[in-house]
Amino acid sequence: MAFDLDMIKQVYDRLSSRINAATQATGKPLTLTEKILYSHLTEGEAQNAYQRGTDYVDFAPDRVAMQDATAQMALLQFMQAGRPQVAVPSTVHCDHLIQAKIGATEDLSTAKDVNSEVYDFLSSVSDKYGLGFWKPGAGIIHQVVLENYAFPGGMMIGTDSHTPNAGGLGMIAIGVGGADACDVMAGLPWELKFPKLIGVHLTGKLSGWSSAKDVILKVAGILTVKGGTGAIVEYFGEGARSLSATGKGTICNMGAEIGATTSVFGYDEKIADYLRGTQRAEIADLADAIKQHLTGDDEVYAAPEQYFDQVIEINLSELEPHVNGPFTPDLAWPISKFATAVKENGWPAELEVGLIGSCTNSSYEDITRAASLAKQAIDKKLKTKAEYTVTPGSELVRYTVERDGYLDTFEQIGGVVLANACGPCIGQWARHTSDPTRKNSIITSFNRNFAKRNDGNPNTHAFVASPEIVTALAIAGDLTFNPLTDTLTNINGEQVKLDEPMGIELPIKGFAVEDAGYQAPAEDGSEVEVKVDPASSRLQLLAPFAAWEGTDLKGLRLLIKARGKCTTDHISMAGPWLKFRGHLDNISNNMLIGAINYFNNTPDSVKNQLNGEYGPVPATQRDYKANGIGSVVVGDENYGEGSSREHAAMEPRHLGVRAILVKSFARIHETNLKKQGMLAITFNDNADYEKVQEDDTFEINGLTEFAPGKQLTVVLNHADGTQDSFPVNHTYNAQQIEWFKAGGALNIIRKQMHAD
Ligand code: MIC
Ligand code: SF4
Repeated sequence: MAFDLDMIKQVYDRLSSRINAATQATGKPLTLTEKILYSHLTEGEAQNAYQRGTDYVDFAPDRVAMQDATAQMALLQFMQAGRPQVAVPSTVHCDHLIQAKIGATEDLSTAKDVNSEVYDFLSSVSDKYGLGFWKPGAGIIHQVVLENYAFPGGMMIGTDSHTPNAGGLGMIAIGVGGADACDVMAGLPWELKFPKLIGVHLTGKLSGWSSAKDVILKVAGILTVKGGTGAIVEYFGEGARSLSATGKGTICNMGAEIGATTSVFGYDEKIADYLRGTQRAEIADLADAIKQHLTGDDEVYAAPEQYFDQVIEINLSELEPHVNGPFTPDLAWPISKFATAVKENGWPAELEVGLIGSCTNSSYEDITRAASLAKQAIDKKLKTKAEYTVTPGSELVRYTVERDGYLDTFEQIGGVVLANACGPCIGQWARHTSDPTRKNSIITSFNRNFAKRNDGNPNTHAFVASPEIVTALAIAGDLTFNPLTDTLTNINGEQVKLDEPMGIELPIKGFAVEDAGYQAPAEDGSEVEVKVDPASSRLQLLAPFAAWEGTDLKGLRLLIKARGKCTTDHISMAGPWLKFRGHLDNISNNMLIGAINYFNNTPDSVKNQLNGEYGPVPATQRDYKANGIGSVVVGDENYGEGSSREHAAMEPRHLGVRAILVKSFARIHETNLKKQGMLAITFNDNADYEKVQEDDTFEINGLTEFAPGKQLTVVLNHADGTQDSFPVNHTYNAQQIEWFKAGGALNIIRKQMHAD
């Protein structure tokens, strides 16, 4: 489990020499983001002269982390790369496949049973190829990474969109699809468009009910779900330094919700305290020795508008607690305005369930602050009205808060402690409800709240807030309750008010754990056998996708024109489908079932152009495939927002969709499509979206001259014999065009392997 101190030393040597070189060459002060990025460029890259937001650059990340629901596909791809061992330290974390039903112990043992085939696969692949394996129950990937592997100045990629959590410890940590992870594990460079830089200047200091979560809830409101696309968000200022390391992690974690490539804080005393508190004093010592390189230069922070593409100012002393939602994480309401919003919009005011924890908010500080409210509920004789669940982020935190009596406090107010896993956050929740057709409200301290995400029910209005606000509202059972100003009636009929929450950043007695749940790989894995049963419904070895046929594409049918928000949850739903994450053909049966068909406003009902009948999206597409016909998916803004799951790109690829044509893409999804050899194209003029009709056949022209920066042309042949033709844009660079031609990046790696 031990972190790799030698690797960190090397990173710091390179960091120092590259920063000195860059400063000497240009004399320009640098942001923290630039420092970390420059020091992780591959040797071949020239330094310090990138067009932000435009140029693709090759990086060499220090680490890879993968969670079980995405690792299966990543490792199935890696197995094809023909390498004996991973090239950089990598870990697998079993967290997504545990369903919350009864409570931690029972749910974990059920999961081990139900998922044994997948866990055995992941454990044996890890053993063979030299990856650290965190067993089910060990905790959620981002919390475990924060506690064990994240370090200031490092660079990591992870097959999960909330990988940026490690930015709380000063690391550039980026969420990617499995094919990207496969590249890095195979020792290949990892490519990223050089990001734009957004600076967030935090002044003042949090107090009372406000918490780190409220910073990101507010930032989400300012930037919206696509405002961070293509950018790294760097937090700085006295306010930043006043936040605990785990609070910083919360902010970076949920930065995924604004589409940011990642978010990062500079190294400071709070980070050092956390490193020391989690048995990593050696790293803190190394970091202290080069601390000037682990934060942005003073000149940058003195005049941020000269160095960042955008600057946001937030005064923590004035920051109100926020509640965001429903259905989107950027609908931000200060608590003082939330009750009115609930009433005006007719959202169900009765709160049915409050859920705290998850990878975003389950630090010791979060738990102690929430528990301080639970304790008050007991002392002030309040009966907790809503159901209440607690998902610890890791066994280390769980064991410690249990030792310190906090879990007991939650249980006294009727709280249910769930397994250290994603659980309800990703629809792994057997929620019991008397009537699923009833409009209902829940509130979580998680990060996403897209329709159906938590319990699969479109009638559930999910809101997101800090653990302390979630706890207060759960006690009240009422979304219109403002704990800062309102009172509650206790069992004696008295009016009582909740005092401000109080927390402890790091456990006074230190963290403790009996079994953290780590399994080291074999010294020599060459003899380890990885078995995949050909009859399995959960795992399937990958067959190569076909190469491009070398011509323009003609006669493609419209599969679906999606209306409005089309997140990865809409494209490849999680919850019950998570069990098929290692089996491409089976999981393809969920393709786009959540997307709303523009023409009938209904999910999972599209017209099959071959017989004129309406049917489910996957079945319709399978029919086109059986008839050798390709198709096109049309979508709106920020298509593919949310998860890193590459299934959302592989499923259409597997079922014969040829192009995704949208107004704009979310970053990870666009890359995933390119990696899998799909055409990801955008309208040059968004008004052309309106031209697409239900019975259209498509042509995509210009592919024989496919080149960076050169538009392609889409021709729509309408049923009435008329045509529309318009230019479309793409962001493929030369190498990505090769992926397209080869039928996917992995086909190129395969070819290289056979050439060796
Ligand atoms: C999520 O929060 O949406 C997930 C589930 O963690 C995903 C990963 C997945 O779909 O497996 C993510 O954030 O990337
Ligand atoms: Fe798990 Fe939720 Fe965190 Fe995703 S956001 S890693 S599903 S806890």
